[in-house]
Amino acid sequence: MITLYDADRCPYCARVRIVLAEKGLEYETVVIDLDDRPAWIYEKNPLGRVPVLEEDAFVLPESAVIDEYIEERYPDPPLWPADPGERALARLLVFRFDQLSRPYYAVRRGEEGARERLDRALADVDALLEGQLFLSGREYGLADIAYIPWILRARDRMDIDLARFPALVDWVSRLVERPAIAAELDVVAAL
Ligand SMILES: N[C@@H](CCC(=O)N[C@@H](CS)C(=O)NCC(=O)O)C(=O)O
Repeated sequence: MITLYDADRCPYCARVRIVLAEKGLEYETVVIDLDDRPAWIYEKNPLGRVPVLEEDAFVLPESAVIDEYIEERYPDPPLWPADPGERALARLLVFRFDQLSRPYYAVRRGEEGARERLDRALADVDALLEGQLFLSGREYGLADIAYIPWILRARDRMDIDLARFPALVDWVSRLVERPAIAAELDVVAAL
């Protein structure tokens, strides 16, 4: 049995929810109140953060690591590109995700100039998508899943106008056709 320690508002948890849905895996959810976290969550993750995945006695924190674990343990359908170069570039995007998350959370904290910094990060993603359908290249996969939760929240919760980034808008349209991503739209709408 797989258990996900989860919080709706957490985009890192969304990464894991999407991968579990793409793989068609059944799992149990334990909702963690991020404003009043239970002390026992530190036994699952010394940092006290969600998501945490538990499979029988195996306990794993960190969304990017969890997604890779699920991918390796349940390889079908594959969510990394088959081509090693595309796969490496997809991993690089996940590795450098803080280029988007740093300005995103700066906007959330209301820091001066943060919206401009977030715009520049979104413009970089837009430029990448001008030349390819998905962040990984030709195929949808873990890199797209690593970014989309923040893009949806920026658009729907932070009043960021994505229309200035047409390739990014097209990419979002492609992604929301997938039931696993459409389910996240509902989560974000209910926040
Ligand atoms: N690097 C972690 C970040 C997870 C994270 O920051 N989760 C937030 C909720 S979105 C959390 O648990 N925050 C509580 C805290 O930082 O104490 C991951 O990728 O899983």
